[in-house]
Amino acid sequence: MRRSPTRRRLLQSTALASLAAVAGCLSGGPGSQAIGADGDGTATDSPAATTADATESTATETAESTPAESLDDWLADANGYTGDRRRYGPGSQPTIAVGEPVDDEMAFDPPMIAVPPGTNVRWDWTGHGGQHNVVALDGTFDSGRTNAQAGTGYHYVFDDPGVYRFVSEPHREDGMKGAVVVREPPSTGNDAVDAWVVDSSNFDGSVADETGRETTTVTVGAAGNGGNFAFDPPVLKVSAGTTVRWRWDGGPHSVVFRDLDVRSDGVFSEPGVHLEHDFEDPGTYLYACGPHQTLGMKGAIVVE
Ligand SMILES: [Cu+2]
Repeated sequence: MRRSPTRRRLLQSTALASLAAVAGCLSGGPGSQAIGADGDGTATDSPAATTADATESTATETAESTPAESLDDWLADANGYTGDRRRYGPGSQPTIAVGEPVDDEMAFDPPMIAVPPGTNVRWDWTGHGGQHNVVALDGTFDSGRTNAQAGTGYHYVFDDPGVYRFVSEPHREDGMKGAVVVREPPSTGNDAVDAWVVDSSNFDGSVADETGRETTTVTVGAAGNGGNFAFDPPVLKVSAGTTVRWRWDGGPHSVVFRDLDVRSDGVFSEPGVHLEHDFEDPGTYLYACGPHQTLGMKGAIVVE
């Protein structure tokens, strides 16, 4: 659903107000955070921005009227885009690097993220690749005039679900573009599980039901999280008394439980079963791969 003109105008003004904050920060020198992560990108308004605002709104209406292209197609030539999205859970504060060198091109890194409504997304300038800005194609947000300096920042709070494509205007024809997808993350209905595996790219909200079996196997190093960095299935439900085996497809990976004294005997790369455990007590058990937890290589076992 489209926003009312009033709503759009307020957001435009906010973007320009943020620009003022960015400009103000430049005198602070490199390394300074232009805009605090605690700032609320939707609360401020700037009377001085009113005139420019009207002009800009007109321009963005034109941009929005271009025929819709699928997000995948649009991102196909985005620098640094591998088909993966980085997904964040509630309360996270994602940061996108602006001007990250990728294969001799300048990129947003990561170029595509998925966040829940209400997420404050930051863009941090790396200082590479010259002048950049961050501009939503639909006019939702706009960091203002371009800037080349490391330490420059911009942020926007995404309250409304939707798909927001953005570019760095000086490099939009060179593939410097990205997208923020705003929607509720997938859910199993188990909050602890959801919060833990939300950033695992192969988690889709489903639970592999292996109840009633004596043994079952989890693959370690399945496709996901930007490579072979996933557990499959990421969420597994078993009956009390079931033996769960972890079979490595490759590595280097490990399995380390969070609130249970169970772990693989180190990091393994050779294919094969390197860990098994009998789950006797009902509960929710969370684990990760030591080397790749930050990539989202996480799993959960729910014992009934
Ligand atoms: Cu791993």
